[in-house]
Amino acid sequence: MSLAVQAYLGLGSNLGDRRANLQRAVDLLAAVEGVSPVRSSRVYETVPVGPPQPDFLNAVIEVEASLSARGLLEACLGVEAQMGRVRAERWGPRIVDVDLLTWGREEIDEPGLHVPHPRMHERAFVLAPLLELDGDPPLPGHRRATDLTLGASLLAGVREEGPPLSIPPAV
Ligand code: GSY
Repeated sequence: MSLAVQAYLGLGSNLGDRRANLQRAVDLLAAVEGVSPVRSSRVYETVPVGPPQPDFLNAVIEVEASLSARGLLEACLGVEAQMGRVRAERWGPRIVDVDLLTWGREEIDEPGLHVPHPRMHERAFVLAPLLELDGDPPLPGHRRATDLTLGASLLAGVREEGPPLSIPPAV
């Protein structure tokens, strides 16, 4: 028997049909053994953090994972690869980004695997959708959401775009 861990994944896209890309990522994740999407936030349109590039659509989904944190990270990277993501430019436009934000309340700092995601508390495009799902999410350094201050200009770059992504029925 393996116990499921609650995890949050951040999804982003700023190329092509952005909403369809986010939905495909959810559908592909649902097809991974050991990963069950549970809920999605609404979808937000967000000003890019980093160099000038098209605006992103972002959402956060909650999943139940009967995989290790490393296994879930690999599932996220696998979905990106299946969707043709080529990790060319670190901050460049992308068809999809699937980020492992949290894995339970575990803190892991290993090569290539850092949860809670070390910059998630600074990013309005992560926090706005995440706080819809969880008012007290795990954050790096034991921060609490109630103690965060996000500048007005940062928050101005995030606006609701549409309803939550569809969660495929569990098989
Ligand atoms: O880290 C995810 C990719 N990304 C994003 C993003 O998803 N949304 C916004 N608004 N800016 C971003 N810059 C990068 S890189």
